[in-house]
Amino acid sequence: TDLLPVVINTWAFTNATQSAWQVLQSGGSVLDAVVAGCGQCEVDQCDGTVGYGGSPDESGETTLDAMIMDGQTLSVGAVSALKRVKNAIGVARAVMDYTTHTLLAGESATQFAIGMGFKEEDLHTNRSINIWKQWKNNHCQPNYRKNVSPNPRKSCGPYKRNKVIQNDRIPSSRDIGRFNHDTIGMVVVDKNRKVVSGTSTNGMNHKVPGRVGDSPIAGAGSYADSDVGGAAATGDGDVMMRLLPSYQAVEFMRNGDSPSLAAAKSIQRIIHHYPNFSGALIAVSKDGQVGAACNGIPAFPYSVINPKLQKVTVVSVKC
Ligand code: SD4
Repeated sequence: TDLLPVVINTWAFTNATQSAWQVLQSGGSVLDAVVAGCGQCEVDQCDGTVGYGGSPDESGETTLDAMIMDGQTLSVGAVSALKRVKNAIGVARAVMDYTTHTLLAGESATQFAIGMGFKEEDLHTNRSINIWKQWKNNHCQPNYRKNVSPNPRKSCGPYKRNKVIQNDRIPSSRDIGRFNHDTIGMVVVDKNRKVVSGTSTNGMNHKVPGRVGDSPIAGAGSYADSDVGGAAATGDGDVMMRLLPSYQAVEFMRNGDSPSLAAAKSIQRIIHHYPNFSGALIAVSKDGQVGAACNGIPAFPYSVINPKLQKVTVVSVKC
């Protein structure tokens, strides 16, 4: 059909879409396409929320989460809280290809990556250091701890979730109306209906060190099953990993729902328990139909390309 192959990913991360598409066009595999697509965002530091130099944790360090899932074999490779290695999706692929495991975490994931030949690098940048310093200087309470008495002097200032910034910094799209934590989630289906999904993120700003989000968790951050299709998520990962929305969307499609309906029903399931949830889901069926749903933001853009569209197209869904 003219709907396959298809590349779809969260947000207007069109470079990533294009990179994955390029791989398919030059005869690369679906797995290679997802690695190239998510890897592009790691290089581009998409929105500052993927790759190095973003979302420092409370201690100021940037750590990365990523996963890849092969819908043919249902094998998964993932890394969480990966330190000092930039190409998180590449390491996730190596976990899938060279171990019998699914998820490697933290310092040990870094050691695995180095052993596999990935370069050890500093993930700090001036930007990430500034984000962290500003947060520190505002005497912010740790964002993500319960039962901490509120700081009477100041709240968390510019980086508090869903608050418009108060100071004179020029707001970026991520300050207003979005989550302070975007992620690339991607699903690719080739013309043989092979489905692969992947994610890459640096998680949430000022997270408690060691915090892992939904992105490297199969069924939460993404899910792929070549019998059905795939899905990928972005948003509040601490909530999403409790409801496995990517798995849920694939299961809804398995039961006959369109990708749009499947995504909407999965988001509904989350809202039922967490009405203030912010996040979004993309879904694609094995025959190339696509859809998305979101909550907690005005609109959610995703990027998609297939032979019918011919070029990378950003589609925005209302939340
Ligand atoms: C997380 N879900 O770590 C990721 C971040 C993210 O849009 O998506 N954001 O919670």
